Amino acid sequence: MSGYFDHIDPIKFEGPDSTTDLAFKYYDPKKIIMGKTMEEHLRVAVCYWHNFCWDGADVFGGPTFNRPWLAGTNDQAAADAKLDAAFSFFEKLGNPFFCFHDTDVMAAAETPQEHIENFAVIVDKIEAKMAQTKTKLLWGTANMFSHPRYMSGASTNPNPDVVAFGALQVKHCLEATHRLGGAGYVMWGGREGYETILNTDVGREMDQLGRFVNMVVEHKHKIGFKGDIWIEPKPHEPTKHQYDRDVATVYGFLKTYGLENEVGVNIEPNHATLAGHNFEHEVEMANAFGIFGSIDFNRGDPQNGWDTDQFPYDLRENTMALYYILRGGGFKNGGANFDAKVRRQSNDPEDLFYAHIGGMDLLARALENAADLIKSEKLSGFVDNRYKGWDSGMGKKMLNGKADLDDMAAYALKTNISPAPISGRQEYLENIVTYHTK
Ligand code: XLS
Ligand code: NI
Ligand code: NI
Repeated sequence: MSGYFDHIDPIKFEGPDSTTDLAFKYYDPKKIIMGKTMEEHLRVAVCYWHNFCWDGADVFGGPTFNRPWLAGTNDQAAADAKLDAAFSFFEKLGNPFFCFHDTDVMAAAETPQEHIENFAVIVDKIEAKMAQTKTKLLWGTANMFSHPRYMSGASTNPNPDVVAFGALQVKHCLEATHRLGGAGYVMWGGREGYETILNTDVGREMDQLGRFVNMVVEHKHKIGFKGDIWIEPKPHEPTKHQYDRDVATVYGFLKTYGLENEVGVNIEPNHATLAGHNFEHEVEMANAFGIFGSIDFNRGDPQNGWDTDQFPYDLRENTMALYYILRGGGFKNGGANFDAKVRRQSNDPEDLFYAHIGGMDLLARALENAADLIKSEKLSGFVDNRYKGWDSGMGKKMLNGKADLDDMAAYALKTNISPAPISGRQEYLENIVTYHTK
């Protein structure tokens, strides 16, 4: 045991009046909301990468965090110490799930054989840890963006040998995710995009990506993995143009390559913002296409244009998102992870707890607000009423394919229609959200 978190007691729910800093004020795992416990609704996962793999270094300066397992080379002893620290954190926080990239958990590897061996060693140890604790796996993913071999892309690399290395990583990571009982498998295409069109064959790269994701789906069925596969949209960073820029683009990609019934999305609010959308837009687009999967609830910073991956703290934004998540039926295999990337100056073990407690308390409040909004039926009643013309008459006929352009035109002429503009009541509806954000 690393002992890194030994001085911190398990985090308890103490209620809104609690004066304990390291306690939940709103996240009450057993509280029932709309027939399910808060824990079952939110399915909170702690991620490995920013919490246990990042040392605080940025482009201008070195490590600030003093995580002992990151001090030397990333050998097996370091991976073991990291595993101990991570699982002691999960146990103290008491959240149900975790998620990881293959390279987060394993000792560093260079060759394909080393990759397979080092990953296998740690997967055995993760399995043993999971058996000793209550922590389950929400999702696994292969890191195909950090190693220099992926500089020009993973599955979209001009060199098929690089794609083969990626295939090896994904095969082993998907199999490990299956073996560890993961609910899903994520593909974030960090370098599946390009910097300049001058050196890039875009059509070919998208065909490579399409075939690659199909191979992942085929393998999922081959090994009997029953979890979901999710693509995580992001418009840019690290590459300038990413092929999976937002939910609608991902859906177009899935349709093009025959994957729309096999693959869903893992939405991240700050990736939405970077794509020029708001969070709830991405959730509702995924609901509309039937591809909603999971959420990385990370916030960005409105004053800068990159991905800061901070824990969520905007109550209104998350109330809106949870409203549309619940309206869509809530999480099934998916859940809520937030990368909770603490700031570089937040260099104490406690800071990791503050970030997660804050994120979980915020989501708990947003969940209650969203449930209240649903119960009030004020928004849904307004929307249902706004579209009620489509339930009968020519609207219904048109949607059912029983009226064509001639029929609609003839109807307009015959009835001499003169529809009066009807208020969209945006301010009234925004006020309803304000009154429910508490
Ligand atoms: C980066 C992504 C990444 C994925 C997992 O922007 O959010 O952390 O969630 O590869
Ligand atoms: Ni993410
Ligand atoms: Ni991100």
